[in-house]
Amino acid sequence: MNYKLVLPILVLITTLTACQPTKPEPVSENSNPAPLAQTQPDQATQPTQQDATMGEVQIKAEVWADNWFAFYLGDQLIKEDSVPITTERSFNSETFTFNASYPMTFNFIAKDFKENDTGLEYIGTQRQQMGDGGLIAQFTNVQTGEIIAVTDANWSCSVIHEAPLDKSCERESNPVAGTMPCGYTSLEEPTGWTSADFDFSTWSKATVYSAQQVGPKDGYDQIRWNSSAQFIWGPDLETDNTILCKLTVTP
Ligand SMILES: [Ca+2]
Ligand SMILES: [Ca+2]
Repeated sequence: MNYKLVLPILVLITTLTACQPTKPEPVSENSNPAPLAQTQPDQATQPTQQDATMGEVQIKAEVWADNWFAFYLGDQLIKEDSVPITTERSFNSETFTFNASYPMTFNFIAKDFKENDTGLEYIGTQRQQMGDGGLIAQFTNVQTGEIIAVTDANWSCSVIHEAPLDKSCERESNPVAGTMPCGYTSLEEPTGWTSADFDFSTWSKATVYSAQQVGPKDGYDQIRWNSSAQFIWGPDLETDNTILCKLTVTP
């Protein structure tokens, strides 16, 4: 046939074929490094998240006190009873959450209501009495539901307000604080007592009481108490009016 036509066609086909592999397909594959870029941030954020949560536990605290409490994690005030101690009948439970790392230092200051330093309440009425205290609390790991700590004899406590020093004060027609039988002992909170490094080795173990002895009132039944949680107070439920209690919590 016409060889003058066949040759240019062959050249053209050869040229086209040669051009084919130079198509930018490999380039488009290379421009796909998105998966790599995604894994890098993941690897970078994982250690950061672990650092932030390392040893940190979210804790739910449930507390019932007759009549008032404040709870400190170390030196940090976490919760103060929402009903002030100046309220004569302040019976309520409190539920709150906080984060903490082991070892944890739990501190309570708890107060029984008293009208004045006689330690009495309803003074001058038929109901004039010493009144009694009582504190129960449980601490739960929010994530696992595990009990971390409860009030029991493992706590160490110190009584800083005691009155009356003679219980017959309760029957005085005109009880005067500081005049026997209505003597009292009132101490300042020791400096730094909430700190983890405070030496409380001289404090007494908490005294444990039954629910029958304390007679818990409003708010107590709203909480599902673990059977290990016990009422604690000083050695005398009636005349110990302000107590400090500490517990070091380890995993
Ligand atoms: Ca009371
Ligand atoms: Ca009392």
